Amino acid sequence: MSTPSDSSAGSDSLKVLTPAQVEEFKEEGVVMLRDAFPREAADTVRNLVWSRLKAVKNVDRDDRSTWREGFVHLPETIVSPETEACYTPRVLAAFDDLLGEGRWNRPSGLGWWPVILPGFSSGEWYANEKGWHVDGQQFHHRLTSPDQGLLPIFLFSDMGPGDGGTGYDAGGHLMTARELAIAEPAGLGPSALCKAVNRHGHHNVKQVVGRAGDVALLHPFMPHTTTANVGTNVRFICNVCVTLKEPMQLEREDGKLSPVEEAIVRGLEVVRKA
Ligand SMILES: O=C(O)CCC(=O)C(=O)O
Repeated sequence: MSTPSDSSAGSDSLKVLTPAQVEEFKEEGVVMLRDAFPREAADTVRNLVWSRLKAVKNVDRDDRSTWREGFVHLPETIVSPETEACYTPRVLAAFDDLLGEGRWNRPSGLGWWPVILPGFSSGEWYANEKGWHVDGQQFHHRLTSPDQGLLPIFLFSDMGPGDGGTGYDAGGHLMTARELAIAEPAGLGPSALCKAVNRHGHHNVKQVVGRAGDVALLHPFMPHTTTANVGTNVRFICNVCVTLKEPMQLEREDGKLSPVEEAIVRGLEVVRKA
């Protein structure tokens, strides 16, 4: 099997991420792509989401009496020139860096929209204990499933610490890899996978912090959850599913594993050494 040091889909061919960022992604399961798309594009899309929130959920930006609960979910994908403009060459190049050029399908549109309004949580920031999950309600999970190759979270509002940024368990993707390896070849349904992962608890909880126009790039195996918004801004994100053209491979003849695949191999190596 290729070793992490010789197997990269190419630290020599990285387009936007640095080798240190790729290493951070493999180890922590998350890397931030700053200034991934223009802030003006984020403003425009945020306005679109507000208009859909009013139409679909009767939540009005200008009328706080319509803000009835902190978490408002808009389960729709918006496909429009405004959302397409967020898939900048920089974003697509980062997908290439983490998945390998030509190995993934370009998503269409942006959605869904978990919006977190301020004023409903106070005191200390916390991650919602009941919300921990690995994405992928729509498919049966196997170690090399192509159904989700990457979990990019697009930021449409500025979020500092405590402002409702997605909570994740840094390094937790390695443990998900181990659970999926144990479950081979049958694999696990979405709820069984979440149960298996949550059994371990969440030991290194961090939150996505950044500015509108940033994209947090999460390993598809990353356990994550909603968090309290104890700040004053409305928190807007959307998470996207990037699917793969072929199942992942944990060994490749040319040795060119993608960083997503390398991280999985790393998770399995930890078990072998343990
Ligand atoms: O709202 C968030 O920060 C997380 C959303 C999430 O986990 C999801 O939609 O899968």
